[in-house]
Amino acid sequence: MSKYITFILFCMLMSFSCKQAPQANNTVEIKVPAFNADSAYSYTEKQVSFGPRVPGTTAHDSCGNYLAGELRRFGAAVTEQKATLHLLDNSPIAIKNIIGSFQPENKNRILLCAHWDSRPYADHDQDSKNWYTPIDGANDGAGSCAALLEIARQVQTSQPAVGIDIIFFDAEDWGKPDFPVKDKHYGNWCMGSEYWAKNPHVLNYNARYGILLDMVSGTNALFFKEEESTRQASHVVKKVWEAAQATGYEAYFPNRPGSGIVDDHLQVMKYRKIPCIDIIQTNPESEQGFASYWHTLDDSMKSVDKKTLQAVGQTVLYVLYKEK
Ligand code: AHN
Ligand code: ZN
Repeated sequence: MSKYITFILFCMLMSFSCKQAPQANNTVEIKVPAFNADSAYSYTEKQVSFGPRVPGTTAHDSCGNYLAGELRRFGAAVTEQKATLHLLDNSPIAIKNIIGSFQPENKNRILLCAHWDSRPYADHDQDSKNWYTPIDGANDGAGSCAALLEIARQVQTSQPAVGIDIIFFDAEDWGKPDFPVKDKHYGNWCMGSEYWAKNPHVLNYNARYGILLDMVSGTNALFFKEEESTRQASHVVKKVWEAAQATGYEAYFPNRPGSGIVDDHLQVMKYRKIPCIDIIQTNPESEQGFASYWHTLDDSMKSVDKKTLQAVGQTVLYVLYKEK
């Protein structure tokens, strides 16, 4: 009799544990890692220390190698996509898009991107003597790549359920200068992303959606819902603005429409048909629509604020780790 009871108990225990185990597994939540803004700040400083990253310069070359090296160090499979593009005066520029892939075999992918080049002219500087001087681009370039490097470092430590591609686009900031020009020694905005979107590093590359970071490290930053992001990728806008609420950074992400910005996300949507949003710092109160230091020599380390990097970095990490 007691043997019989022991057997019944044994069966109950087995069925209990067998039912519980997979259930527990299915509901297990992957912890959202803590974004380290000190780390992101140091990656910003490092990029800026090379000097302005204008295609054709040694600073550009060295920084490109640095970014690719960091992605490799964090365990990504790295592709360096080189191309020669042309300015409107037909002069060639050598560009390099840098792609880091995590879990390349995973079909369930999210694309994160930013531009890594810096603008060849400070065309919005107060002082016209500076207009032909290339900018540090601490916020406009370096900070966004730094946030993505810190995300890469976190992804190496604990993998989310989705595969991630990080793309550093080159030659974003070659748009026509805002001062009268005689020659045509300038290009278009978003030349690197246009090239990648038309010639992806993987044949028929696809992702569920994309998030572009542009100018996400500046002082007094606000991120409004960029017009084209809302028009073409509203579900991603909703997801990201909800994540900002969940992480407590909603003050940086007002629930308010922003203007439409010509940026790399448009190329991703147009040529790859991947819904992609732009998290970009704008200022509806200012004349040019951007921060006072935008496209000036003041876009240097002194305009970088760790708190902004923290707000954006933590929000994006939350989005990635909540994905199934
Ligand atoms: C325009 O000014 C049309 N687009 C701005 C895109 C940009 C420049 N983002 C950073 N630098
Ligand atoms: Zn710019």
